[in-house]
Amino acid sequence: MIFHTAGETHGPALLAVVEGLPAGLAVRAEILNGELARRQTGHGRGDRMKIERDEVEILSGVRFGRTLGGPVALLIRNRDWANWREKMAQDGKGEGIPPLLTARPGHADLAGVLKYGHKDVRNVLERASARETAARVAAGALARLFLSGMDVRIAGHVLSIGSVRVPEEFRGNWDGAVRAEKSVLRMADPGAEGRAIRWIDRAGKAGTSAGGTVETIAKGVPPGLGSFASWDRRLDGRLAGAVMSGPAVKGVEIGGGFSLSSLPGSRVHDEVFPGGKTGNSLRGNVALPFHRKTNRGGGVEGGMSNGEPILVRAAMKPIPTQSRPLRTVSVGTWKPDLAHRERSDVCAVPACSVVVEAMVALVLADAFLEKFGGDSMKEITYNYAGYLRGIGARKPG
Ligand code: EPS
Repeated sequence: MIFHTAGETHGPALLAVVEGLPAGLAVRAEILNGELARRQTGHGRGDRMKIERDEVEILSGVRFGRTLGGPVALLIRNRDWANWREKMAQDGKGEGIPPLLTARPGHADLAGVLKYGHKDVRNVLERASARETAARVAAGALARLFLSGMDVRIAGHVLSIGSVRVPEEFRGNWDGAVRAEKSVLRMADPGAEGRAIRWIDRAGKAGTSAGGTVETIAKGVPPGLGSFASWDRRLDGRLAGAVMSGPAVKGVEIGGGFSLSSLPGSRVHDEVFPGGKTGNSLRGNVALPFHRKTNRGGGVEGGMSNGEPILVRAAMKPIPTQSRPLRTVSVGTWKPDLAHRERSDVCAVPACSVVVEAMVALVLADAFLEKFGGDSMKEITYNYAGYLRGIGARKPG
């Protein structure tokens, strides 16, 4: 399965094309729209989110509510296009529209103009904008639907904003991640949420922005997705690459991640015990004929899923656009200047959480299809059931 996105933040629309989904998957626009709405919420979002009400139009690949097996094309119109028709016109020469020359440190602006030979920073920022992630979330919603047909469930939540963290017990905690769905900041702990809101408000008043960390948990993933056989088939590498490709993501961890490096191996590796019971709060896995009491590996060993829940965490840096602008240079003259003030969010960490869920879903769906093949849901279900029988496992539930 592969997917592509297209579109500029102030262009007419965003597009996602997902190729390789099997036939027979039930798809309804309302479900995809639900995922898009999740990405639009949060505290500290900019005014753009007041303009947009992201909704998909399904352009291809679906008939009578089920996929046909061909590419599924999804369109999300930008309502803001109405205000940008001239400045973003596909034809004409843009006469009288002054170029943007002041690159924002931390954004794609400066490297982008150099790389593509542009003079106008807008030619870079329009595509580099995190608005593109709406198309990823739409594509990811298809992957989630496929996975949910295979009893794989995905939840995501925010672990920290600025220096405010939810208590340690919520790391890798499925129930916490599900509960966080009700929080405006996607935080499982109301106390932390309140403190994080104040952190964001203070950052906004100071003219700056706030970053944070997020976590995605995937339950019901069978062992054997990905492979140790070649570097590019390793599931952890694929997850990390996909998640790191999110705008502003500067770090990715799987399971205990960086913290594992300072512990002795005896306290890192998840011991295996006979019998299909897990003493683990992350129950809901494929029932294997053995179990573990810990999941410090984050559900991946040797580049493959091992049957434990997959735990992926990501660190998002604060958004580069600052209402109190940082120092920069002007493109072309390279004289000192201040970065331009593009309308922006103070904090988009909850949105990042939803985007990370989408990227994890896309990688897992791809790895699942690679392992169990098949052109229709029926065929994949049959292949999957045969594999589970062969390894002495049962589906959850
Ligand atoms: C975003 C839309 C953008 C930004 C934001 C994310 O819209 P606009 O530029 O019109 O305000 O609000 O993008 C960034 C923060 C960024 O740095 O690229 C969205 O839909 O999420």
